[in-house]
Amino acid sequence: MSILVDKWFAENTFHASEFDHIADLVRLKEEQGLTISLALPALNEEETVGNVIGTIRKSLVEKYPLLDEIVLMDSNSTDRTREIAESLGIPVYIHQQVLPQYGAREGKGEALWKSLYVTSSDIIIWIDSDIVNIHPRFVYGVVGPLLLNKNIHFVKGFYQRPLKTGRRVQSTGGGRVTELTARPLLNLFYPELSGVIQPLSGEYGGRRKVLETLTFFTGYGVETGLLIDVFEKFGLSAIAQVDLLERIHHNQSLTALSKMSFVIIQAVLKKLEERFKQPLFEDINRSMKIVQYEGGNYYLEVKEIIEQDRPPMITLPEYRAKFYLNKETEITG
Ligand SMILES: Nc1nc2c(ncn2[C@@H]2O[C@H](COP(=O)(O)OP(=O)(O)O)[C@@H](O)[C@H]2O)c(=O)[nH]1
Ligand SMILES: [Mg+2]
Repeated sequence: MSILVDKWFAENTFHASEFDHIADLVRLKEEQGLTISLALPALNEEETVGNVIGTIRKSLVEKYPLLDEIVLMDSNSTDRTREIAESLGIPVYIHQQVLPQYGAREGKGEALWKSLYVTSSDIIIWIDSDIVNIHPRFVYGVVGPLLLNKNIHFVKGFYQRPLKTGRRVQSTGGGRVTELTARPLLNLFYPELSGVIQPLSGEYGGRRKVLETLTFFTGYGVETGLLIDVFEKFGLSAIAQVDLLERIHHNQSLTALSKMSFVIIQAVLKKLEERFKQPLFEDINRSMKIVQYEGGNYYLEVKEIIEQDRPPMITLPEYRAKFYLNKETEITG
């Protein structure tokens, strides 16, 4: 096992600087007849979303035609997020209004799942819209391995995550849920994935052909679920990771991270149930007690936190009609 992981780590770990000749990437893309979409999940990101869109568009649409499409996947932000994206001329979707016949759940994963339906390219890339030090490498770094190697289907970004506490910045203190929950759990139950440096990174992407066959958790469990699914369906060699250098975003409170951990653990347990084909955790607790401290007193707040999943996009007739109508009529005709 250790040799297998070491081999994967050595062969499938890239660096964004390997792909900084963007003209070469565009040529590779055109030779392979591929198109690439970037979808930006956003919930109240007015501070950063404009700069994220502007920076990426200038370099990877206007200067080099690497991206064929950029869309914003919003979830009813209450700030100026949508207004800013619209003013920059990119299509804005509210996930609650996409495929409404399936209802609308809360969460980032729901927005990513629905982004498969509204985008049209062969390769889909997602990056978070709260990146403060946005740079085109966050996109071309993830695109690179997919254009370089036909056997790679899914690429995760990784980076140094500085933690800002007041005015102090610690160089590697960020990624607390990653180090204290996600990586230990993956090491325990999916040791093949133990070489993945940032399993929860929001900068990743893959081929539509693969992504449309995967189940999506609707909340923060989405990254964990997709990684495990790609591994189980397509094998470790289909996964690559890429060093995107330093990434700065808005660090969340410890309470928010605690809830995130709760969801990541649920996601892994659900995947284990699938693996063992039995309901191992029938009576799993769906609510979490959050400890609050105010004015010298402790109290407990109960928070219902349930990570649900969405079926593979390919199973939706609406999706097949949009992407495969011609082929299906060919087959039936
Ligand atoms: N559309 C949508 N985006 C979301 C939602 N929750 C988070 N996001 C976005 O997903 C990205 C990552 O979320 P964030 O809360 O920063 O998570 P963290 O980086 O893991 O702490 C950011 O761009 C958020 O704006 C949601 O419910 N809907
Ligand atoms: Mg963030």
